[in-house]
Amino acid sequence: MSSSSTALVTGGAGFIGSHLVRRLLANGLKVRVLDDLSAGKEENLVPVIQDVELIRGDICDQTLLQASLKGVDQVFHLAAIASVPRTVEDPVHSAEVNQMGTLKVLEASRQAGAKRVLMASSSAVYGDEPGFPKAETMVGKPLSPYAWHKRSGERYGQLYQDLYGLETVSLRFFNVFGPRQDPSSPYSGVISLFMAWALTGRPLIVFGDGEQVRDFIYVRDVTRALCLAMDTPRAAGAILNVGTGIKTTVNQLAQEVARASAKKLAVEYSPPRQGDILKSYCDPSLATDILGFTARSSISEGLKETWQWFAAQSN
Ligand code: NAD
Ligand code: UD2
Repeated sequence: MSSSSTALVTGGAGFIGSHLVRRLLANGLKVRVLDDLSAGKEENLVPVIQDVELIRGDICDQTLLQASLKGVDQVFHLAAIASVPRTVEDPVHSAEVNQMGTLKVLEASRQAGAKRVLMASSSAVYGDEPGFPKAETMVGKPLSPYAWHKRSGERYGQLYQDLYGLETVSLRFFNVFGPRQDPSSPYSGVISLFMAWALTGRPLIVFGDGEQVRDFIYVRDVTRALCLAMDTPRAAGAILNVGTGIKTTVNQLAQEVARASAKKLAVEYSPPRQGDILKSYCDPSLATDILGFTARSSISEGLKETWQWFAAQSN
């Protein structure tokens, strides 16, 4: 990516987006953010906000999208209703944002002559399809509107490349964690919830027997994968897993959080969460082959930095 390039980050005021914005700025790019601040916050961009052109608005607003895309070379499309339960509660509105909004971002990118669109997909597309680790060759069994929105976004991305020559790459993020992940909803990521409870000394609530497996990836690795995907010519058209390939159970996670916070934390078991996927971890080899990407941060390193951030917020 040339340092004179301009990048648009949709959802740039959110958790992952705010980390990506910092990385792009550090790489010398000009950065524009389009975010309606429905889940993201301006304060996520402090202290780099003066260096960013922040456009507050909806990706579904075509006129605003066109303006946001003027002179943009690279588009990172992260804006979404990112909560599975919210897409279950409101399948129509969430499809407007996640499906129609994604299509509008692709179309406006094509019309603006952008070079490449990077799309945030999700491990959710695999659903409960049997077989481990999850590899891109599997068909996938989307179990929620959210999963279907992400799967259709991937296919639209490939169609835009095949039909119109707009390069697209979809990255299937596994369970991302790190500073600025919002713990305010009961459906927030388990690590942000455990951090918030550890701060106040509340017991960590573990659903079921805690032997569910996840592939937790630190946000800095995710933004590195996004930048590699932008810079790698042969990634055009690809759909790639972005995970570590390492299995961690929720019980192990609870122990790791206790270690990172240096606190003795009680664990309370509660009934299994309805529809919880018991095992999710990826085969990361395609991203290694195509992008030269492997995750670098161990879960304990990532948790240490995440804890430092959460602890600093409470001071
Ligand atoms: P987030 O909610 O923090 O970020 C999403 C951002 O999009 C927010 O800032 C929100 O305000 C913005 N947004 C929502 N609707 C919008 C709209 N209509 N117009 C403009 N902006 C809008 O979530 P995140 O965890 O940073 O996720 C970023 C992307 O990565 C999402 O597409 C999400 O589906 C995907 N993803 C995240 C994870 C994870 O573990 N966090 C895993 C897989 C995929
Ligand atoms: C993640 C994504 C979701 C979707 C899905 C695809 C997040 C926040 N969510 O859901 O968007 O992509 O993957 O399959 O990244 N747990 C507890 N106690 C709690 C909260 C959670 O034990 O208080 C368990 C939960 O039962 C699950 C694990 O922790 O087994 C991870 O839960 P999560 O909500 O962080 O993420 P997940 O994988 O269900």
